[in-house]
Amino acid sequence: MKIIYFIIMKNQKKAFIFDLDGVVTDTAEYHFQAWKTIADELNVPFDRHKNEELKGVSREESFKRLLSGKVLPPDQFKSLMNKKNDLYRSFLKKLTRNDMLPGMREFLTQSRHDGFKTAIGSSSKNAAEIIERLEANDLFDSIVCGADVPNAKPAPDLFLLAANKLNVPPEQCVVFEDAYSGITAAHTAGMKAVGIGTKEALPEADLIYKNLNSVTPEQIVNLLV
Ligand code: B16
Ligand code: MG
Repeated sequence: MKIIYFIIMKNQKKAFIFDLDGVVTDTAEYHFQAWKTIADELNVPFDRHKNEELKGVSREESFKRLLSGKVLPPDQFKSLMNKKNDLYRSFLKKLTRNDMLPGMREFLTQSRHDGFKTAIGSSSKNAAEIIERLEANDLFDSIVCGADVPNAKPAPDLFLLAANKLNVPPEQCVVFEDAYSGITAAHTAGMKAVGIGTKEALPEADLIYKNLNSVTPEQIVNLLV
């Protein structure tokens, strides 16, 4: 460990907060397959391009976006949303510890070794089950999900709650996100944001990587000094 990095890490407690879908693992295909079944049932056009609009937003908001203005009776809306979730959860049974995105397990292990606190900040109400299936519980101090806060991303609630649970001030937290709404949420929370994806999709990110393969926590810490 370089001396300057050692001093920065000793100086103040710091945290990394990770979005789940699209950052730690990629469950977007499972979301797509489950929503596609519902869309076909309703005869609503839905393809992979449209699915991009659903990334990072809550289940309810996803369904509204899929419907593109079509209005359903509240009971039908709710029961189809539940059906989508049951299907999605059946697909999740396929997840194993090998389904973490490239470099993620190594990055998390190194971060914790270097002294960072780590948390999940995900819109998904299935986050705890996904982390369990990835055998990644010991890599996080806290898991905060859509069920824990009143307002979904781009509101800052998820990330502020995660920082609070970690007992780290927001200005000492870096969020890792693959969705535009998540980058906005991080900034609104007073945190730095690392985008996982492309500069075109995430123009507001403070740093951008395709994934965390070969990235080190030391490269990220400069955002906090
Ligand atoms: P659930 P993230 C998000 O996860 C997904 O990207 C988004 O597609 C999904 O609609 C949302 O979780 C809710 O998921 O239906 O499982 O509660 O990217 O915030 O980790
Ligand atoms: Mg995401």
